[in-house]
Order: sequence, then structure tokens, then C-alpha cells
Amino acid sequence: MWEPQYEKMPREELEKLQLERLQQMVKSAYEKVPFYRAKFQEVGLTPKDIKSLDDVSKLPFTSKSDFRDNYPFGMMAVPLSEVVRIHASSGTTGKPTVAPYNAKDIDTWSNLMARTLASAGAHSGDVIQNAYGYGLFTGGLGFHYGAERLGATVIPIAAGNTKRQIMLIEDLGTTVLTCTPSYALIVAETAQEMGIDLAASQLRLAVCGAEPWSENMRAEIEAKLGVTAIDIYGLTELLGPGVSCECSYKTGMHIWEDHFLAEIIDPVTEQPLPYGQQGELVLTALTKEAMPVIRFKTHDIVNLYPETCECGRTMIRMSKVHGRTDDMLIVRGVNVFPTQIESVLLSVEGVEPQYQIIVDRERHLDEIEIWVEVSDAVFSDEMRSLEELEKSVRAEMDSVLGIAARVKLVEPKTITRTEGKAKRVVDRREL
Ligand code: DLL
Repeated sequence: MWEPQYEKMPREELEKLQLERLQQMVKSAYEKVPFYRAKFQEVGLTPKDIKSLDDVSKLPFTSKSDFRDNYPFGMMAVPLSEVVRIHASSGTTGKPTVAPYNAKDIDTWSNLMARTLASAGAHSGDVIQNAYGYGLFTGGLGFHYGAERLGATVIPIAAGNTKRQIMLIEDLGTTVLTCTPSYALIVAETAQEMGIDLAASQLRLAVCGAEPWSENMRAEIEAKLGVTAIDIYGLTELLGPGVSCECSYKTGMHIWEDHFLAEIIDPVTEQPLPYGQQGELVLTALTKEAMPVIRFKTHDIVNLYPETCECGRTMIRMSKVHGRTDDMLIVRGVNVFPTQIESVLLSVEGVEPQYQIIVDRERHLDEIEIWVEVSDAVFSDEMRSLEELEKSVRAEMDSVLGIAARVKLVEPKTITRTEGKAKRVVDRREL
């Protein structure tokens, strides 16, 4: 255990620490972020009203749209000069959600990722091949700093170039692979095709997250790579990976509660639900400095289990993510909102705002195809201009969303109209 003094803290002591940190966080948000002050004032709340942990339910929720409305730096509690790094994730429309970190935040996150990797079963002697994407996505650098803090050897390979991944696993004696679960399967199958048995290599652990995956996928990854596969969860708004992670017992992901206060709510009534029931996870950051996040609605559907785990950790566990309350898709690890696709389409002349998104998984790779109606005028044009239009939609998708989507232009009025909510997404993936 990386920090047994916290990870095994008696609940009473832990809750005392959480309350102190919550009070501090609410005060800081109120004093330093006009957005929070205005929201608290709307419900007639001041930091002094937070007297117990239950009082958290008096605080207003925060959602992705608040980040959009205050883009880029309106949610910050420190001047930009104190920010040492900025990550970002998809917003619901054209603009991303920005996540700034000060030096203390990077330190907190690195430490939490070291704790996470240790909980997954890694240690300082490991060679960790980090195949999460580096860049604005939090996966690459989050794992990188955590692995270094743990004292392990890091190979910052990032995702892609699978044959080279396999060569390095063998040549450098990689013991831990960190990547999305779907990429772990691609590595496994590519190795098989190359006639290489990775189960016979030094590899013994895979730490997989950033997208939903099933127990079936776990079994497949474990068998094909000869590893233990561990689930890890996190989100950009709350630092990134390292909000929660399984231990070797694999009975849910321990939420690092000394840094994150977890609640479960009914997604419709927004009322708190008792532990054990399935609902939407709401998280409050207790130690984040550059950008306080209070009662963030994650849209992730989970169960929370409060019982002490066999590993000795007292920290609450969350189930695998069962689904989302919104229409966010995760395609090859990239978060995509249908509304983002819509705003791209609307920016291209000649296409109509009628579209359907078809997501499928072919040989473990997510494929996304967008059917778009074109206007009558365009459709009666010659083939070449249609092809050009298709190309420009595809290029725009690639540059704005960062995903390679197939685009299929269809005749006007082909896409079924519904009277109620339009069914924009057809997700055919089976995990
Ligand atoms: O995906 C951070 C991360 C990186 C987590 C690497 C784990 C490993 P975002 O891009 O902001 O951050 O996406 C956050 O991804 O709200 C969930 O819907 C989904 N997600 C993350 N981890 C898991 C998981 C990173 N283990 C969103 N299982 C979250 C299911 C996950 N869904």
C-alpha cells in the first residue's frame, strides 16, 4: 500500500478529515471563484452552513455546461501565472472543457496515481509501458507522473504502432501495460498474429480504464496477455485518472476519499440515494487548488459499496460504470457528444442538420460512421462535388473531434424522423 495511513484510515477519522477539507474547499470556492459565489448565493448558502458531511447535499451541483459557460478560465481559483499545466477533454459542443493545475495539484495527482498503481499491484521494480495517449488527454501524463513517483521505469510509448509496442514489451522486459481495455485486446491479437506469445513474456499486469469494459473483456485480456487486468477510473474535471482503482481483490474500485467526496444520486430527481443502489456518481474535489470542483455530476451510473474490503482499505468502492445518463460516447477512448458532431455538420455548407451516428466495434476497434443528409441542390449535383463534400465533412470531424469517422452522405429525407427525441446514436458495440 502506498499510503496505508490514509488508505486504511478508520472511517470516523476519514470523515473528520473529509469535513475539514470540504469546509476549506467551499470557503476557497466562495471567496475566489465568482461563479461558485453566485451559485451559493442563489440558494442562500455561505461556507459557514457546511457543518457536517451531510450538508454537502445543500450545495448546488456543477455540470459540464458550467465549464462551457465559463470557458476557458472562469472556474479558476488562482491566477494563470500559478498554473503549470492545462489538460482538456471534450465539451458538449465546439469548445473543450479546460482543466488547469497548479504545482500542488500536479503533486497531489502524481501521488494519487502512484497510490493507484500500487493498488493495482505495481511496484518500484516494474517496467511500465504507458500506452495511453499523451497530450491534452489526461491518461498519458497522469500515468507517467504516477509511475515515476512510484519509482518504476516508464516507457512513454503512447497509443498506436502496435508492432513496436510488442517488440518493446519483449525487448525491454515490460511488466506492466497501461492502456485502454480495447487497446489491450488489440495488442494481444496483434501479438498472436505475429506468432508471439505475450503470456510467456514478463508482462503480468494491465491497468485499463478511460472507457467502459465488461468482465468478459477482462477475462479475454487476462487470458491472451497472461496478466491480471485492473480497472481504473477518473475524469479530467477531477484531475484525470486516479479517482478510483481496483485492488487485487477486484471487487470494485476504491475511491480515494481523502481527496474526493463521493455521492450517489437519482439522476432524475437529483436526490441522494442510499449506498448499494444504482445511481449517478457525483464527486467533489477536496484538495484540488487551481480549479475547485464542487458536486460535479459525472453522468456515470454506478453503485457504491461502503464495506471495508478484504485488502484492508476502508475507502468506499464503486462498481464498474454501467452506463451514462447523457448521450456521451467513448470512441477509441475519445469522449464524443452527438452535439459536437452536430455543430461540425452545421459548419459545413450543403449538409442538413439531419444525421445519425452509428458506432460499432470491428476487431476491438471502435468504428464510427456518420450518415448525413445533404440538401436537394447538392444531391442533384455531379458525383465529384458529393465526394468533395464528403471529404470536407470527414476532415472537419477529424480536426474538431480528433477521431477518424466514416461519412456517408445520404439523400434528402432518408433519415427517419421521429416525433419525440431524435435517435441520433445507434450503438452496436457489444463489450
Ligand atoms: O478518461 C481519464 C482516464 C484516463 C481514466 C486513463 C482512466 C484511465 P475523460 O477523458 O475526462 O477522463 O473521460 C471521463 O470516461 O466520466 C467515464 O464516463 C469514462 N471512464 C473513465 N474511466 C472509466 C472506466 C479519462 N474505468 C469519462 N470505466 C468518465 C468506464 C470510464 N468508464
